[in-house]
Amino acid sequence: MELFEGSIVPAFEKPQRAELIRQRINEVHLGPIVNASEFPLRFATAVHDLRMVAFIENAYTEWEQLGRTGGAIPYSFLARGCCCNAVPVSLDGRLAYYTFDVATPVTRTSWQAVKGSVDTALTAAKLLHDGERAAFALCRPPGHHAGTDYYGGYCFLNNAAIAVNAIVEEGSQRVAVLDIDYHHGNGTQEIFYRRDDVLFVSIHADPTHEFPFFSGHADEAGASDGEGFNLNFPLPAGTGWKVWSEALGNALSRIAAYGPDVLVVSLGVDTYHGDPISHFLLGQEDFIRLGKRIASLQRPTLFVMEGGYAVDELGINVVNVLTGYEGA
Ligand code: SP5
Ligand code: ZN
Repeated sequence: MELFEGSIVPAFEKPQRAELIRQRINEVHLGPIVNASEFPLRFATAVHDLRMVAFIENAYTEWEQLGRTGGAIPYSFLARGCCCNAVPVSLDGRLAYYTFDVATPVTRTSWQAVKGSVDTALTAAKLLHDGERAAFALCRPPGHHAGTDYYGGYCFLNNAAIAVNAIVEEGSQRVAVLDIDYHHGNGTQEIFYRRDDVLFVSIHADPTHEFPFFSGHADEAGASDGEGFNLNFPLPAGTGWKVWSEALGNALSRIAAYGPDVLVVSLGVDTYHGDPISHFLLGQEDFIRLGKRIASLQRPTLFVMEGGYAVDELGINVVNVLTGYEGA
């Protein structure tokens, strides 16, 4: 369940999403499906605060011990200008500290899914490392809203960022992230904001009007060593393929100029015109074009699943990107 426009509604980010994508992959015989291997948690704690990771792992147990039902969810939030940066002791205090929205409850099965989602991204990264030209990590829950020490937007740990960091640790000098989810990848941006070995490029809804509201503006260009290695393309509600693909052209030019060893695509298809919570107007065929355009970079490519909530067309839209890429 999720709080949406003042009412409690069924969650948009639901288990069925992954099943439908998997079904469509089978239908079109996209390629072999590989189960995720388990990786040590140090890959996650290399980009996230260890205490937050432990918190997510244990929050539901603590919640239950307080006799509560539903999911562990905050009723209060950390506000700017506060005078104390200490992590509170109580569970409600820690929820207020680490969570930035009310749509990302920790439930009984969350940790298993969160850890599995991270392992999925790392397994796909390993396939690239072992020589595959491209791999798709069917991650669920998504990850790009999760930052160093905060989570929200249906995301707990940042699957794409964890994979990127692992790829750099394996010896890549330069990794580019292309985030094409409808929402700005605030967590990924923050994690790599001061680094020049990871270029972050994102095309998304203008944060002056859309979640996550506090990052994704065009003037956010990176800081210190990372200055010039962060590039945002905020676009207005109602953007269709023509304007969106112009931004994509500019994004791809910047990535080509960077010359990454590996490209990681944070793949959200909530840019679809039928998406129930988003306001871009891409069509099913546009996702094929998009996949082709990404392939034109000719870099080893890791696709990591993020958002997309029009479940009836979700499998088609995601797999269209991948077949567009494969067919190019
Ligand atoms: C991974 C991902 O796509 N996360 C998205 C989280 C979005 N949560 C905010 C949803 C609010 C939708 N507001 C819709 C306004 C309709 N006019
Ligand atoms: Zn999204």
